[in-house]
Amino acid sequence: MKNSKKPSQDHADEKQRDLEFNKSNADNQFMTTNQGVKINDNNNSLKAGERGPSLLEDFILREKITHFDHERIPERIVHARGSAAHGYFELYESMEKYTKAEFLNNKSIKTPVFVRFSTVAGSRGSTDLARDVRGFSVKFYTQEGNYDLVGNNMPVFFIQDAMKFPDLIHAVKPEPHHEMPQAASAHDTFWDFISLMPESMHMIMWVMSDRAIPRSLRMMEGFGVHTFRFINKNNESHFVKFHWKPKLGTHGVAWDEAQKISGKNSDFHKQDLWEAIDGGNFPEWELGVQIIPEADEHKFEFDLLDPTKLIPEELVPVQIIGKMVLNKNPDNFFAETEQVAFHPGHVVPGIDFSNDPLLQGRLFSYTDTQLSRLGSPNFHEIPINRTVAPMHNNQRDGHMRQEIPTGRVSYHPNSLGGGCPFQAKIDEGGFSSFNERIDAHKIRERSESFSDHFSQAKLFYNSQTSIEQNHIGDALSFELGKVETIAIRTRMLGLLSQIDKNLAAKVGKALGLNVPATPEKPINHGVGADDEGKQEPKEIKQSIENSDALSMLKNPTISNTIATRQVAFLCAEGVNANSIKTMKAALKEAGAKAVIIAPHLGTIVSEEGLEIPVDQSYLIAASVLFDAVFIPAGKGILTLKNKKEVAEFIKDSYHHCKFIAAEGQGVQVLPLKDDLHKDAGILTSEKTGDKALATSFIKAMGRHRFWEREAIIKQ
Ligand code: HDD
Repeated sequence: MKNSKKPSQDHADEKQRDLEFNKSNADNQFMTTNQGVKINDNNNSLKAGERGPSLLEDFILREKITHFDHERIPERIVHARGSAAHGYFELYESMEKYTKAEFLNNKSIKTPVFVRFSTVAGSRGSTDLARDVRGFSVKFYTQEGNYDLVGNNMPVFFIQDAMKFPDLIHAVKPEPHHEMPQAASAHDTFWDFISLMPESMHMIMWVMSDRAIPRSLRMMEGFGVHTFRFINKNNESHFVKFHWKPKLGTHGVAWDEAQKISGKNSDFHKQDLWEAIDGGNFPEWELGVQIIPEADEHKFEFDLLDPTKLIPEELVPVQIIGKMVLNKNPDNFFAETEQVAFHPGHVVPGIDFSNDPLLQGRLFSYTDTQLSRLGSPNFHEIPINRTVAPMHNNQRDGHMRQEIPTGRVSYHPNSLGGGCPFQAKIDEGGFSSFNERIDAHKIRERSESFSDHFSQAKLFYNSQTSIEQNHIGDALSFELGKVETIAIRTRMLGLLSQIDKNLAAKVGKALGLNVPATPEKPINHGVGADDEGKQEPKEIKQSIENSDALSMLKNPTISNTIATRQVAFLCAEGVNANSIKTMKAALKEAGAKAVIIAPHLGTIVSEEGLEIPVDQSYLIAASVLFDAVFIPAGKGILTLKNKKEVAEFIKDSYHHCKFIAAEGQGVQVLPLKDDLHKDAGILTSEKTGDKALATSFIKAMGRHRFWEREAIIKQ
């Protein structure tokens, strides 16, 4: 049977049309019970007399309270906190040579997507700015069924085998006796586990880098992590790694800033994504693939099946094949963001798995978790999870089944139903697994090729700029400083010394500990009880020693745009309106937003007598919620010199290495002699409405931060 819905148009709106069936709108409608009975009084329960006891008979009260009591579902065991959006994926060039997946073959198709970003460790209500990995899950509603790419913003993982996943998560989650700390890895159980798991060292380098504290969900890379397979029409396989490259570049915040953002606005990322989409600034990522012919499987010094390894882009370039645009916020958080169910096992013909043991375990876990989280095997019928491809099979019944299958047949083969639904031949789009030859013993063992735990950790560390290396050292000093057990700290220093001696020494100094001369041997790492000592971690020299793509500051694809950046304008009564106007216009032109901050909300009057609407007061605004600062000219601006909130604002911006511009009297507001040292990140002009200042400010902001300032601050 040919698929009756073969693509003929771009399909980008198909999922939205599908969701329309389930949307409701109460405009101009009466309030009713769930049974459709109109409600006359939604304020008082039914009582025996106006002061009397309530009556059990009150079906309206009972229904309302019962439903409320059951509103919560279990949050995800990991990735509980998420933010999501709708959009579409568009292909630049056909991948027909490698995969038969129609959405990667046909350039005229726009495939609808739903994307959910998440933190991993924290609960649903935790802060966005925790130091953590970010989930990056994409559901492609393809014409051949749903394809889920369930990845992270880091290309490797902590562990090599799914068997260790519950241990990893138990270690990082709040400790079981007192349920602390929330959304933080800086505690004993996490580092106890990590210090005994040398395979986690590469991932630890990533998590201690600024990748773990993104400026925005829109400014993160995404990775499929595992090696997958592309299968073409001739049933030939190529290995593939997936990358998402953000158009806005990859940027992080400072750690001190991240902690302050968590206090000022714990929804910082969620709000940023929502407002960008709401304001028409649709975030975009390009999809890249690294393709490795089947014959090259063993040509690398690491194992392609080992999820703690990446393939340096210098060895296998990332080929950009399409782009994803997120252009619509969800209508309802629970119905969409909370109920969406991703699964790395949701694949379409043309995409298949590798034997990565972490991936193989995931293939079991995701359906299983939805069963307890969403409560029924019918979670595929929830509107956000429903495929736009035709769906027919003989599965039936179960809690909350929505579909009403007609007829008497729910088995195969059958003659009573004319044999329907049919099996699909491969050339009719039927999925058939890649027929990989396996000839092996049944064995519970880790491959020898997985035992190099340090060389890519080194590669990552060595590829960073000294600024980024310092951030990694500071992050480790912070995290291990929160660990109370000295033996764990020492064990970690032993592991770090195998990555970089200076790094270990620096962290050791912060912890007041000596780096052990001989690192402690981990017990039971990667082997069973009878195999102790069988597999020693070893190091294999990598064919490249530096990869710029791994550094956020050196990355060759770095974007210098300041689009959607928020710039704080520190204002007061008597500000110069022309100064504001000139800078604001230039920023707008570059796609950035000026936010007017003043001592009070409402309006302020400029020295020219013009009314200027105020966006935020100093009481509400905080430097950490902005990308850069401008202090305009105007006599009235001098009143800011004595304001504590303004001084704090400027100092924080300075310490977080933000670009600061000031002109006219605004320059005098900068505490330049006492607290701030003039550097190339502070731009000033004596003129008012100085276009040249605006131009250099915009150019400077394109670098995101003036991180070089840290060296001066630390002195
Ligand atoms: Fe996982 C959720 C990503 C390993 C078991 N995982 C989950 C989500 C992401 C990832 C992004 C959130 C999905 C959403 O937004 O709803 N997980 C990864 C990556 C991994 C990984 C990139 C390694 C490369 N995960 C992993 C392993 C297991 C799981 C090894 C278990 C054996 N993951 C789960 C889960 C979750 C989940 C328990 C919780 C909620 C859900 O699945 O739907 O099944």
